[in-house]
Amino acid sequence: MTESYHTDLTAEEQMEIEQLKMHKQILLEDIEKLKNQIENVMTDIQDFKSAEDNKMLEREKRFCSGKKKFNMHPKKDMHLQILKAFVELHEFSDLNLVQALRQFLWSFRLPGEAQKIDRMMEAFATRYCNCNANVFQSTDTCYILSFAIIMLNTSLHNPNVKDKTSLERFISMNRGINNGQDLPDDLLTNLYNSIRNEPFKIPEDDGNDLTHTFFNPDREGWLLKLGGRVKTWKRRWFILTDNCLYYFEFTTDKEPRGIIPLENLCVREVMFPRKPYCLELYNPNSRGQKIKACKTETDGRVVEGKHQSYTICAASAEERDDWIESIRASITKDPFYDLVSTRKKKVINKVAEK
Ligand code: 4IP
Repeated sequence: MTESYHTDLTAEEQMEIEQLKMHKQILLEDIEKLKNQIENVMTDIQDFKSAEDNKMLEREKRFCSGKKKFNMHPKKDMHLQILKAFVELHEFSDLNLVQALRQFLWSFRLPGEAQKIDRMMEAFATRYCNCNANVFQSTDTCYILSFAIIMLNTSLHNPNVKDKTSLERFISMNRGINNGQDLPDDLLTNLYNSIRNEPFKIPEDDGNDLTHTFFNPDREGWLLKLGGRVKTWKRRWFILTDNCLYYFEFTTDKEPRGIIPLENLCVREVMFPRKPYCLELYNPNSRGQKIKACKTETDGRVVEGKHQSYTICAASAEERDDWIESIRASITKDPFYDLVSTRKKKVINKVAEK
């Protein structure tokens, strides 16, 4: 003991103070050690969290890039492996089929061609069944029911459809699709109610039935369009569906720049200087008057179109003729009929083979 604090303290008291001092020192060291340990644990937690965040970010990035690829190249042949990887990024476990479809249809715009839709929906059904074993007897069942749900959505929420599908009709339409057996009524009732209470939405959908509109166009592709008053040629992505012609600036745009309802219009080949493969949309009954259409101005306002006729130029004679033919045929075509009927035949054949 080297120090004495107060001369009036007894030797015993001084010793006690010294001991307390040592004790304090030990406690301070312990506290320091604990602080270091806590810091280490915090760093570990932080590392773990950022690894998780990175994983999430990475997943998000992959998802976005897959989505972009689909939207940017709807015409290119879709690689099945990319498709599979894209669909596998969706987690459908414990979701009912409507919830899974909501997620799926929200994530990109479905391509227009029937064969591509078929593949996408097949991949969707496979993924759904992998995430939810035992709900359906086969992916075909899931595929058929998915289409039935999409059609139900249109029936219940498209104001143009007057004859609304009732729950009873929905159940009876889906009789026997589970490899010859019926799906449980309460499953179908839940799905029906879910759609009735909340229609499908696609990104930036403002409540119009665009999911249905752009789901399965009769035809889509790049064409040149001549301006109405100012005669400039613009390259636009055209989508023909539901007896309407839509044009977009980019294939990825969710909102069209212009909409031309084809009702009362005719289409024909037309000659145009230096533009060899033109077609014309015109109203044979009111020549010289404006065609009913709408367009978006560059400032975003939606206004009436100013065309008396639309002159549109294709890249080849064949393309022009295909467009003319598709426009003429678009009125009567039922977009889903072929896809679903093929699948139903497959299910029926499977049952017959048993
Ligand atoms: C515009 O020319 C574009 O060609 C527009 O096409 C067209 O609108 C305009 O027609 C025309 O004036 P500038 O861009 O050179 O000004 P888009 O909308 O595809 O960009 P339409 O009605 O064809 O969409 P008018 O009729 O609005 O002038």
